[in-house]
Amino acid sequence: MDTVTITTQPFSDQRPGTSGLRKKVKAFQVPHYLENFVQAIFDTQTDLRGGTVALGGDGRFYNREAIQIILRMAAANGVKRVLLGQGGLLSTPAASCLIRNYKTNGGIILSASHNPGGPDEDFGIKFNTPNGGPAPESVTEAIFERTKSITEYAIIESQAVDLDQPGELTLGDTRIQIIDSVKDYADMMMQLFDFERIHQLFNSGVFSMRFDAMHAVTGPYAKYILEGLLGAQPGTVINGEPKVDFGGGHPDPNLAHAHELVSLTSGPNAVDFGAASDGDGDRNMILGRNFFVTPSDSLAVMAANAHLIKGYATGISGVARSMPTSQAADRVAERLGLTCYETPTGWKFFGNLLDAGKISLCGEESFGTGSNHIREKDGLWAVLFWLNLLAVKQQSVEMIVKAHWKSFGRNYYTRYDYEAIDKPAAEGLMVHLRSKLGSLPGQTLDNYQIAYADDFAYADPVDGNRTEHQGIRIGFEDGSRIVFRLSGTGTEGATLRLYLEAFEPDPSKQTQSTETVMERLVNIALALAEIGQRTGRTEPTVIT
Ligand code: VG1
Ligand code: CO
Repeated sequence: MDTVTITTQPFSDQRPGTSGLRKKVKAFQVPHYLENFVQAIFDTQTDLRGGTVALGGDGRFYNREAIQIILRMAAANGVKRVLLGQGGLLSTPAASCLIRNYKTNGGIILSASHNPGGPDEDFGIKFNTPNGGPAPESVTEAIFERTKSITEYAIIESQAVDLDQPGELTLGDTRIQIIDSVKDYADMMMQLFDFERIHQLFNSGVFSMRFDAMHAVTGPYAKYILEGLLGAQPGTVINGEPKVDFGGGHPDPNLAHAHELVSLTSGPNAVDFGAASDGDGDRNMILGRNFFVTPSDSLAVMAANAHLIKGYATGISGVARSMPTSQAADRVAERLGLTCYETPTGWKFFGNLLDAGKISLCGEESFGTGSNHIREKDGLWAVLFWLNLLAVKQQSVEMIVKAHWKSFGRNYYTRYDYEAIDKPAAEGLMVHLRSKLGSLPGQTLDNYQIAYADDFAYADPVDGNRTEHQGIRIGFEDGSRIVFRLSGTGTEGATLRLYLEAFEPDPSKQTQSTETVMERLVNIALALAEIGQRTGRTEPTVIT
């Protein structure tokens, strides 16, 4: 097999965002676009030469084509061994698990996560480091720098590889091991959770569940673990066949996009427990019977109850949450005498804290929770954590969360997304907010007194790296907060995210509707940022 060197020219837009490089499929199909980025990975991550790489994706449109290209480039770039998920499928958490289990020199994950898939939709690629986590900014910046000066890439000429047959084959001098996408991950889950007890719960005759895989990658994982190992009724997993276009929907587990699941957990015949995950399996939504658990609360409940779960029975070392995530976890950490770290948005900032043993659990408001078992957020892990908790406590989801609020107070929470707005308008809005920061503290808006206002910056406590301009925080004396930031995962125009949080310590006021509680804060935010005037939008695209 011949290695050929192809002459290319740089593309100027290959800087990875919050979670890798995400673009429209059409952009990735432009000749050399994917190849340039992959070559930049091989050029900068030099341990891959002669080393091992894990490879797989969420199965979306263009996954298989991209894998064929990457395999041929891996062979041309001297990679010794590729661990490939069968059919080219690996959920993001399963990829992280493989990188760690087999001590590979990193992994390449193909996903645009919760973004829609299909020929006119999104695709993505990211590199994970040998700890199993998304590359930190120092690495993504080095890859980006390389893409700006690239002049050639190496690829071998060969027939397409059969991705579906488990076993081993060679491509040039590279060994390709096609492995079961589910097994290592399932084994790890068995170590962390009390499968016996969850099995009993499913067999008790008084418990029912639905898991919505949203036609995305988690289907095979959830079927094997929930219906196979744990004895849940067949049919517990819905939309369990991965599809290249996710059945035409947004594989985004929230109240807006997972409506089928929401209706199964509502009304008189509702199931007791509902859960969903996203395109690449790292997000989760948790629902009780007629009850929604905000992701911020989910993290806090997990932290407060971790000692009841097998894998965390000896206690947790600390907690972290991304900046826009509600401060519910902070209250738990305080009670437990632990540190709660506040990091910029994106899982890459948790890696150092996990590696250093400073935290055991972490999470984001965007339906992401995880722990030190891997270095990515993990959708099915969160679902199993909740199942284990339900089995131990023998209480409903609603009872557990309400008891938590009573003990710690309730952090009402909501997020408004304004998607695909004009980029200059979005940037102008942020500049405008920044210009006001100095004058805001001390002001009172509709009886809310501003305690602080800043542009969030983070100094990594492990390596000292500083990350700036991570979003505008406006905090009020009563613990409420308004946060504004621009998304780093969108592929069209700009997406403005507005995050709102209100704290309520009084148990008699903890069952109001979030909408009512937030009304005044929403109006303050709209006026402060001039959202209507600047974006032309009177309503957000999605409220979660
Ligand atoms: C969004 C979320 C962020 C999450 C990221 C990747 O980023 O807000 O919390 O880590 O997606 O999630 P942004 O920059 O668009 O706000 V996933 O499930 O794409 O891997
Ligand atoms: Co995801």
